[in-house]
Amino acid sequence: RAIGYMDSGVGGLTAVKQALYQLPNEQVKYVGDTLRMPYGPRRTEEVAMFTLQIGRYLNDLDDGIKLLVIACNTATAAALPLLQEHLPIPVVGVIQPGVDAALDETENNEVGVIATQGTVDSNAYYNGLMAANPGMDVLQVPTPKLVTLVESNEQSESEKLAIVQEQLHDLMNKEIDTLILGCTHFPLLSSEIQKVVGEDVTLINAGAEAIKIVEQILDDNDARHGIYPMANHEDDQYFTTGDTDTFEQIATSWLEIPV
Ligand code: DGN
Repeated sequence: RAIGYMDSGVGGLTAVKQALYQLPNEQVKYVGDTLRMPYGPRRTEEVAMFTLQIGRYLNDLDDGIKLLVIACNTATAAALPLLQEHLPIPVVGVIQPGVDAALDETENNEVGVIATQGTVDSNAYYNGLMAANPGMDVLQVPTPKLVTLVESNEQSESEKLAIVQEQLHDLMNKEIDTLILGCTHFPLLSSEIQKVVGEDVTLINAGAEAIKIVEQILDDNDARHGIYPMANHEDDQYFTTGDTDTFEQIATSWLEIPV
């Protein structure tokens, strides 16, 4: 069976990209809920309901999935325990892997988090970091415009940079040495984000970090596909509730395989 991924749009493809590299023999089934995007400003209960609905959809599709990655921070914050309770398969979120990676990376214990309003309001990153190290300085900044920027796929490079600069304004002239990209859409803008915050700041890609946990769970459950037969990624399935052409364009260019 395949590994399932869900996001409010194309953001979860940042986790898929890492999985194609790290777990190349695992088939992919993906749902991007672009029609109901953005999740960030929605009520927690609503995001939780959408997430459960998509998790059930993937679990009930054909022969189902063997594991679900909630490849969306907003949905992870709203619904991880709910899905773990209601689905018969392991469910992995992206927040704890992002927290763990940031804890490993920071040297000065000053960490920034950029995310949707929903994720910032949940304080999931803040609480996770503080639980491990109460002396930490955590600066959370909501940067919702970056989600629509990624999904629109239209802006020129200079327009992108201007929007990133504006959204990251509150992080400027701070001492952070590590910045958690606490929304799975943001690694698609990592070169612009890196330009704005400077080369000295390490960016954490929470979606990609989650694949370490996926690998561990597959190994623990002896559920990993062997090398032969090789997975044929043309059999992977990608679904979107929104415009298929835009999804296909972004996915093909980001994953560098036909989608
Ligand atoms: N990609 C999502 C996340 O990681 O939070 C959400 C983007 C959105 O729907 N606003």
